[in-house]
Amino acid sequence: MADLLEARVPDIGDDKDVPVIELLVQAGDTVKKDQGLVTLESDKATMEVPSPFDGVVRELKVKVGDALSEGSVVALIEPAAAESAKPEPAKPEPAKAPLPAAPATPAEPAAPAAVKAAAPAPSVAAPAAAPMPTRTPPVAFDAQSLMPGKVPHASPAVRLFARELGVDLAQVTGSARAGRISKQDVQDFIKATLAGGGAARAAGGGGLDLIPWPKVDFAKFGSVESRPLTRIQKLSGANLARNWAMIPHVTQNDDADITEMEAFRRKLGEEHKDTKVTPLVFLIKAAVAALKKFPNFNASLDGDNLVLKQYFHIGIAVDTPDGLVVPVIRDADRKGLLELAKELGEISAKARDKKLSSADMQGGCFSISSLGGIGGTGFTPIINAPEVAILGVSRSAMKPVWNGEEFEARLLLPLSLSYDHRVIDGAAAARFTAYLAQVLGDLRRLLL
Ligand code: CAO
Repeated sequence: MADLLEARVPDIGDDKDVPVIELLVQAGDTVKKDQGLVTLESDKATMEVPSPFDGVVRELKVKVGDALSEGSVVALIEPAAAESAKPEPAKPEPAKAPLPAAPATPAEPAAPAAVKAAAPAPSVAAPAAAPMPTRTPPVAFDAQSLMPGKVPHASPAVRLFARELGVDLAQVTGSARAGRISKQDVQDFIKATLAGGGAARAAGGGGLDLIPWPKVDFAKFGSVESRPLTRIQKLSGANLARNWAMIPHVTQNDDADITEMEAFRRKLGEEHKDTKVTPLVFLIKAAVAALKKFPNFNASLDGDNLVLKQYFHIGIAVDTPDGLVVPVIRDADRKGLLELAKELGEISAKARDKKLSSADMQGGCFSISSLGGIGGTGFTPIINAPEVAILGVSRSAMKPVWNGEEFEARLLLPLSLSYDHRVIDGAAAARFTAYLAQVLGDLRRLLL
């Protein structure tokens, strides 16, 4: 067998720890130079890591969900005969199309290096027996491409597949994560089309047949200033529009009596002056308890299946000057109130400093959007697909509550639970919200 060569992630700009969302090949596959091996997706781009040469994939070194950076090894490839027969270059061949951010150092991490016994990846400065293929830039789509009506969200391999079959991807709705179009979606679209014209649109979930967006010359009516949307606004806008249009939302409202919880929160605050314990931390704990009791809320739709999750990762909507982001607190069931308070402070700061990575925003089971620090008495939060419910929280207020004999001043916290009616019935949503209120009203229930 010829020497195996490493295919590595080339220069992908500033992105680090970018998750693998799709494996495009498997061990044993014959690949051509530039053929995609895996797809990476950051919050601003989707890109394929290309094979740097013709050959046979002998081992994939990554799996879906792994976070990769420039230079990470993706696969071991046995080069095709012609490749391995190539004479060893006298000196390293410079990258054909260097990417702007690529440092011109001799030890180029993006270049695949030979794997030899007792010989770690050699640098270009000391080439091994294996050839040094030129690196190939990843195929990237910029953030603009995620806007609906522009470029549909699909990997280059799926685009090629659709092109070959003459399918307009704009007509196909993606069923994969974040609305991504898979090869299966294209096949389903074709099947539906063959089954009868109009069915295709229905199968795709599209076909809203909306009239065009009004085009108005605002300047005709007074002076105006036009400001571009931020990248986050464009991305979250596209997601919010899709989620609002595709998920049948219903919002269940309730109040939680948090009089005792608030007294305990204040006590905790006095005892731990270095940690800011806000009501949100209690809401995270109460949400986990409710998700455990009502597992259908800790789930995602996957075609005709409901995927029930056995982990409890809670997304928190954070308002930043550039727009809304939803970082995820992992394993919230295993963390105490103070640990959650600390982590909440850290992720909000990271969000506002624009330091969140894509990985920080993935894997959520259920989200909480708290506007309680600002005000309001209720609102309709939009579900963060593929989650099936989201809890909106408004500002607590002292209100008179009838205790059977008299009105008592109690601190009430308004809860607004939006849920996906395809998965959750109204009665279940009412029970979930009432249980949340019960737990917040008596925190001892968290121990049950
Ligand atoms: N009722 C009354 N007071 C509340 C409250 C509530 N429900 N929730 C928070 N507060 C208080 C806090 O206790 C804090 O008071 P002190 O300063 O006196 O301690 C104050 O309001 C500010 O809280 P906070 O907002 O800094 O902290 P938080 O933990 O409640 O929220 C975070 C953190 C990151 C979620 C929040 O800052 C944020 O960004 N919220 C906006 C989310 C959003 O935009 N959602 C809409 C999404 S759809 O567009």
